[in-house]
Amino acid sequence: MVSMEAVPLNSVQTWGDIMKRLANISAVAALVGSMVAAAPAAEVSVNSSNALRSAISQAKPGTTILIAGGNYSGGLDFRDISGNAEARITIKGAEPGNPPVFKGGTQAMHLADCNYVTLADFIVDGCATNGLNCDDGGSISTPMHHLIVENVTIKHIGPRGNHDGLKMSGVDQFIIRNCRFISWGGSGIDMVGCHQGVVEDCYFHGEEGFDNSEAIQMKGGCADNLVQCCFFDRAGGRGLNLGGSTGLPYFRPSVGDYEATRLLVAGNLFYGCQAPVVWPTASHNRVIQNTIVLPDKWIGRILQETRDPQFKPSHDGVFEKNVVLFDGRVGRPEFINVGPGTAPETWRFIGNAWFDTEGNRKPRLPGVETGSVHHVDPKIVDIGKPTMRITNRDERLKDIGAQAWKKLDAEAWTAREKKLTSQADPRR
Ligand SMILES: [Ca+2]
Repeated sequence: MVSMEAVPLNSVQTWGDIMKRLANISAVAALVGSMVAAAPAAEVSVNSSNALRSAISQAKPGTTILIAGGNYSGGLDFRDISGNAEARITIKGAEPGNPPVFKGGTQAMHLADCNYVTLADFIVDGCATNGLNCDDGGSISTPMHHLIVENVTIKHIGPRGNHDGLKMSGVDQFIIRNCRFISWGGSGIDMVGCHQGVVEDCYFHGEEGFDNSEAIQMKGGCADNLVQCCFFDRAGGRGLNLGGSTGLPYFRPSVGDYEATRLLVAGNLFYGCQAPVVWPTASHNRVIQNTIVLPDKWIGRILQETRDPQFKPSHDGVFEKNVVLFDGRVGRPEFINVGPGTAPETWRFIGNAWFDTEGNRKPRLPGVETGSVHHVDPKIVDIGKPTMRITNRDERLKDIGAQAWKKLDAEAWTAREKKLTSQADPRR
């Protein structure tokens, strides 16, 4: 077996020259040909911004680009650089213990219509506009798809206004996994019209000096996304914005009667946040088996931030089997903040455990409430740490909170048969 590993792209010519010289010996040529066909995909090592830019522009399905530790200038901008289902393109730090850092500038990387790409093992620090930006290149009918972002830290973006850690517009079937988002202006992750993707095992923390408006926002026609097993640690004004307010031209693939639908938020830890979960112009978004500890003001908010009358009032939220630990700052007077133009009567609160650390209040909730557990102290330890957990083994708490969530397989989630979201819309 001939190894092509660590052969830089610029030496491929040399390899070709060798083959030409051997070509007059037909048997050897045939042998070399078969060896090349069976060779593993090319790995390319780079240690400068220019080399990285060149390597990405020449990447083919199966190419892995290994970025040496050190500082890089960012500003990378690529279109139509794609792998395929059998052979992804991977762009990653060479040594996870010594990750490359994309420092400063407006934006580290912009990928448009780049499919089957994995970004991994690097840091983005201090961009003014966005950290990473991925989109469908403005051609809405062909979303960017099968993006994976793993073991990436994005920090200190903005610091004020609509500037996001990871911006995704028209990206489907993505997996954002084991990433850290530290301080941003708008959203840690901002999605417009993104579908059938997963955010899992990520950490979100907003520091002072940044707006940290929301940790994750999913709006503009987002559907069928899963957020699981993340830790929202004092992650700003809104933990999850399950909807939002989007200009009509930006909806993907088309404008329906919601900002976001069929989102699932499960198995997450929340510590702090003005409101851990917000449903703005939302439809059928579920929040299940999360552990929510000491929010600053509300447990959730039901809002209508899209004024256009073609959108239905925010409706049919589900809040089920969550553990909520709250103190005297919450419920003054609302536990769930209800804005005008919404349909709070369609909410269902099912089997949640509520515990007031400073009294014995039961939250007043909109909609239909069933099976609530009150006044059972979940005895949460390691508050504010990733190991935060419920230690009370009381039978009434058995199936409640983040620990009870049975993690779903992210790859299987993104591979599910697509639901017909907008096709069912008669206006289309
Ligand atoms: Ca496109």
